[in-house]
Amino acid sequence: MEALLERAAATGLEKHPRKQNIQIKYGTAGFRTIADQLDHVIYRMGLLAVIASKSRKATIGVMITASHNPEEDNGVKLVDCRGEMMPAIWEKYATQLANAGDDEIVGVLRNILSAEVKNPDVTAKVIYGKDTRPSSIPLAQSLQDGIVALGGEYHDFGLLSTPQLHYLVVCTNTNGAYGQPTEEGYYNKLSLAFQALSKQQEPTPCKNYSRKLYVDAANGVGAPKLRSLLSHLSDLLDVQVFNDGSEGRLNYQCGADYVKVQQKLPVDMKVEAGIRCASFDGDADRIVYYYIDQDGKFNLLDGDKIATLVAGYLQELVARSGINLKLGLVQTAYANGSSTEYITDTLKVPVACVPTGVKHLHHKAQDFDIGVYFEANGHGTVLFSDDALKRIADSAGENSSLTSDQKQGVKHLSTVIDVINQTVGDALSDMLLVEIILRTRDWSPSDWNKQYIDLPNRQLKVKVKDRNVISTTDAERKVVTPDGLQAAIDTIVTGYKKGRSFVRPSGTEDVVRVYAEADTQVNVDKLAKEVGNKVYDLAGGIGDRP
Ligand code: 16G
Ligand code: MG
Repeated sequence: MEALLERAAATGLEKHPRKQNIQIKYGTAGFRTIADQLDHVIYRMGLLAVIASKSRKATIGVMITASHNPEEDNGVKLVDCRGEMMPAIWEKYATQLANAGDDEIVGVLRNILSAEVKNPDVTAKVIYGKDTRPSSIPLAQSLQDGIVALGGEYHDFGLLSTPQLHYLVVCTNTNGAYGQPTEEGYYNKLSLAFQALSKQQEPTPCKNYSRKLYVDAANGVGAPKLRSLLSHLSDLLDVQVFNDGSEGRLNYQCGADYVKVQQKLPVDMKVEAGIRCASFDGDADRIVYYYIDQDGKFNLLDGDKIATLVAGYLQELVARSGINLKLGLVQTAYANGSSTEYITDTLKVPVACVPTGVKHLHHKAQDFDIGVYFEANGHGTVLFSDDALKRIADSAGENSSLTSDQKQGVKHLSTVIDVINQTVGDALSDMLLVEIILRTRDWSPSDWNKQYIDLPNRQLKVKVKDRNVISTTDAERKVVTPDGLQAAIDTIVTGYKKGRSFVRPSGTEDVVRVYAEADTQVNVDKLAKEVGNKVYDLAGGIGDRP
């Protein structure tokens, strides 16, 4: 191993040196910054992935993408052997390794090896994919150089959506039990389940649901991957792809993030009233829906609306199947207050609130037999516990003594599992899930939208000297420091009907985020501004006031 460590350091120095002394941190979404600064970082993540693989004695995944960031950015994220994000200690290792001097690499690697790896002779296996950014091509080569330098084996899957990579990691490490470990296997699994559900649920001709769907692919990897998926779906969906990368720039005035934050249509999408539309983000792990109503008004159907649609549907299937399964929904503080009220009071599904970031939601969802989790921004999926899967499979078995209606319920439930990419939120898989539910319910987008009415809400960013002066508790809903800020927010909020507001330091940008909701748009704009100014005053604001 020592010889390999020396070789890794020598290759790094020669081919992927750390050119500038810039500190970089592995955050909730991995490393993400201007692509020009990432060459040595990604080389070193190749090294780290080899060590992680030796530690787990399993295949590790690496994804090169910066998701919804501008095209000039890029990033890298490690996927642990069960398809999840790496635990916090590995985020620390990643940060140490990325920021080490070229001559310090051997020491850092040696420390990680001795802390994490029992048998360094285990063969390391790393699989990786990349998004459509031009910079992803040389960066994938740097990654490969890192894997090879430390003696690891690799498989380059080329262009992938982030959720496809997560899927491939899980399939590889379960010897195909989760699905075939190929891109084709991914399409087959999802599309066969979707087709089976469509057949099983053969509704009387739909009056309100239409097969017609417009998708804005953010000029990213979602476009070619969506087209591949559609080629497996015969004519069950009639999809028109916009922002497919043939002309526009990645994520520029399009994509899920733009549509959610701006609450308006993406550029270059001509939409007639009532047509169901969806936007992916740049690596296709997020999706939001929307439509223009008869009055020309833009209506957003975000992650909260998707979560409630999915939870309501699964809850019905569970009830119908007669299996005693505990279903729960996980949200963050960003979930619209109306959605939480609707889930609790109307759907009567228990709701948990956790801090922002996929790993927190994913983790909490594992507390339920069926855990639905979604961030308002459109990232989410459904997790079925091993026990739930077993009980559903047992009920679906030949010998069960169920009524024919229960049998139908069980059949739908066991099929819907395969439409869902349980490894991580997935725009393609979530799209199929939403479509099958809308079709079953025979709902137009406005039928879906009117299940509950969102409270008007507003998000602001405040620049401060050091955003870490803000610390929070209670799933980010309350501020602990600086002193007096929470009391001030409480006082401000009491002045607004249905008012709610919280602030938190961003995990991905050097800003403090302010969220507010209230009874009217005018009021919520005022509320957000008042809270933003309090942050500015009490947390060391710089530059323009909010
Ligand atoms: C990251 C998170 C996402 C979260 C966002 C919040 C992952 C894979 N992604 O993109 O879940 O919503 O950060 O960003 O965890 P913020 O901290 O800047 O508000
Ligand atoms: Mg993304």
